[in-house]
Amino acid sequence: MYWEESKECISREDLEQLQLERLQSTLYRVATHVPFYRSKFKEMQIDPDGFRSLEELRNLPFTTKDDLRDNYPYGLFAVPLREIVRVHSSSGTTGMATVVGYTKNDIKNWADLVARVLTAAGLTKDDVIQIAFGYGLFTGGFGLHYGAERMGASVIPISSGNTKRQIQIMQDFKTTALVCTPSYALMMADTMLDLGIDISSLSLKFGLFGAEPWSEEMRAEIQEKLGIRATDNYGLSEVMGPGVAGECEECNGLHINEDHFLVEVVDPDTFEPVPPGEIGELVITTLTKEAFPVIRYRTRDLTRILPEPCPCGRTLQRMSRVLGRTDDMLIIKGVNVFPTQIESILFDIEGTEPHYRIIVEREDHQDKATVMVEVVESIFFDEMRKQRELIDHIKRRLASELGISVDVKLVEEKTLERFEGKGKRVIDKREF
Ligand code: DLL
Repeated sequence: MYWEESKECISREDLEQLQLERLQSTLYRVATHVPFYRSKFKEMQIDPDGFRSLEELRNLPFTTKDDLRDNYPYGLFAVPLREIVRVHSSSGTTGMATVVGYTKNDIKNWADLVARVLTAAGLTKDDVIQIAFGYGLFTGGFGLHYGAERMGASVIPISSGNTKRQIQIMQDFKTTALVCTPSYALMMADTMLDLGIDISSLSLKFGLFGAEPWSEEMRAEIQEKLGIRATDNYGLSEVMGPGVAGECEECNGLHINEDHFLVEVVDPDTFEPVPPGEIGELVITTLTKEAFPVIRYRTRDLTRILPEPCPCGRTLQRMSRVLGRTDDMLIIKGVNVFPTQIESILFDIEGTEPHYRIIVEREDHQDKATVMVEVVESIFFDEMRKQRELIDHIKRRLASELGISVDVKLVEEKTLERFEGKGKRVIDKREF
């Protein structure tokens, strides 16, 4: 089943024509309303009106997360604030968040694109969808919520956390589809096992998981433990949020909503396009966004285009699951975290030394992060109570500024390995 068959099964020729027209109007929009793009185009002598083919996309400048940060909070908006009906935000590299906005029309398109992803995964208006993504500045909760409502399904906006209650609601409200991060789905499955709940007593049939990397092995485990079909869906706030790409019932890669997003896969070092089917960094240009259009946004996500046609009949190209990142962003419990954010908090706390290690592991399918930090001698040999106070202080700061709980271990000065070249401060033991 399709949500918008005329677009999902469009011929390549018609798609490219549509993309070109939409790209031309996006270029006009940014050149007219966003000073950042206007001056970039001028600097690079790009005439946005002279754009005649999709190949010319390669001449356009990239947009990076730093550009978003430099224009914090509203500098890249292409409409005045009074046209904005929603604002979302995600973590930035130096602790400064990036802010994105949506017009009424953007919200409508967003809901339709998420409805596409849900329909492709096999869901219909008859489903009862439990949305266990956080509702708030993160795009996951609201994004999937509006899409599920648009489809006409019954939505349970439970948000994340409180696992036992999630399970109770899942049983009582006869949830048929679970929407959250894959790791949270596994945690729910394990809690059910601990509680002795018989999975066959649930009404659950589908799981739509995304917002963090996961593997085929993890998919198999979730499917088995919850007795469902689990599909992957991908998106990022800078471009929209969930709804950029999603798997169909074939579970063999994510169809990209190419009528709204023009994608390129480039070599992250040379920025040249990689040959079709090869791994590179995904670069996205929005084609219909009004409030926050982006040109050639470097996602930092590594993937590859799967060129073979999909048996589901959709002609929209597929990308593989996200295979990694080209930067050091970590996704811990679904939250984007940059090591530099942790570093700047530690630098700010008296008694800690600028030497630290971040260890991320998976315990019972849940991410667990520990920060080991060197402390000055006087503190290390101080009484336990003082050490405890410092640990609690660091933990509170990390929790309030990162939005996740992190364990903290104090270590003696000069115990952490030093690096002569590029430091390796993050030890990620998780397997994706
Ligand atoms: O995570 C949007 C989203 C919400 C997607 C719910 C799917 C479901 P951000 O918080 O801006 O937005 O984080 C975006 O998360 O660049 C990827 O690195 C990662 N990511 C998102 N979906 C996937 C996925 C949302 N399915 C960043 N697999 C992206 C792997 C993913 N990584």
